[in-house]
Amino acid sequence: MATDALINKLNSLGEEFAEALAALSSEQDIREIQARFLGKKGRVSALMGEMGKMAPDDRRTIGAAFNKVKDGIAGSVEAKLSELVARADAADLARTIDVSLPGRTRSAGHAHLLSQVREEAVAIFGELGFEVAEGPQIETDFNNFEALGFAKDHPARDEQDTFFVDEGRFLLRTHTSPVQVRTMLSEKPPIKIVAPGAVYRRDDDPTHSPMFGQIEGLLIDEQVRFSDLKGVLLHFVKRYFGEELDIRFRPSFFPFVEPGAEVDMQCSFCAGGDSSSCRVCKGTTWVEIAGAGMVDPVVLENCKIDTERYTGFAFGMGLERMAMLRHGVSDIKNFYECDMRFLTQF
Ligand code: FA5
Repeated sequence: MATDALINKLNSLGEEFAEALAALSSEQDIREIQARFLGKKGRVSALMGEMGKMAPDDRRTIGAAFNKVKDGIAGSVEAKLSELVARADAADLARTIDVSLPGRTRSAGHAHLLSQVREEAVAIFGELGFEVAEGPQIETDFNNFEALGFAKDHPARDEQDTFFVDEGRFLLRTHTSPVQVRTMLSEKPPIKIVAPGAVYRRDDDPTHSPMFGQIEGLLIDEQVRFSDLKGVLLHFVKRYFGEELDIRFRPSFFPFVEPGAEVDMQCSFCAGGDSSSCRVCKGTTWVEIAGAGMVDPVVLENCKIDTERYTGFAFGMGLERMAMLRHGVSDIKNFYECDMRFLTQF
């Protein structure tokens, strides 16, 4: 090819490139066409092969022409890319939304207050070596009543108080105490468990719900005494409700413990102050937190445990009651209504 013809060809490639470039608007397309012209196997590079065939005197002129076209292409690519960036920036600035507004965050959820209470109670008893045991919510009469010494005509067995299932063959457990029976029937002493879970009764008022949570405690070993029960419950109250609070035991009757007691703690809302108008303890300065006692030897025998060798204590606490006492909640329904204004406070 003659020198002039080669230079013309080069120039027209340059023009062709400029025309094609003008029509493009994405960086990817621009880089692609750049490679098609300037790449190793590109159209401009292909013409370079012709240069070797030229007379040495002409090569300098042609080389300069090559460089001019190459520089022209590279320069117009850079200019075009800067123009694209500038156009994108201008479009961003022209948007009517306020890009400086903070984003919408999704607030992280957390466990329900009653789950927190259950987990914290399990953790505190865990510090004392109690392990978690579980039982079903649908129970047999034997585990819920019979083995625990409830007489056949005990009022708790009345249809007015208990939800029976399957024509009376089963019932919704009325307390977590059947887990005591299940554990004593399946394990040998020493036994040291807590059993949290849902229980059911025909109750319904601001402090009583038809479904609620309890946590049961059971310790069976050699030489277990009432003072051990006192120590465990006092430790729990101090850890969960407050170091300064004391507890007291009032004699009470549960068919499966002897002696049996209701356990009260000092009211955490008016402790050390004026209790006369306290709506939590109603001016008494004490609030009931649990039923408890020494496991009746009859129950141990029902569960095939040697009463000559072993004694034990048990207790049962209401989880809602604990949450209400700690946070001053006056209506138990708040726990179940899923009102975020209430739930997010804890
Ligand atoms: C019992 O249920 C016994 N099983 C506790 C026990 C265990 C005694 C081991 C001795 C040895 P009681 O019926 O008092 O006892 O219930 C225990 C706690 O459950 C109560 O103190 C109260 O906090 C809670 N509770 C009872 N009924 C309801 C209800 N309907 N709604 C919410 N909490 C309740």
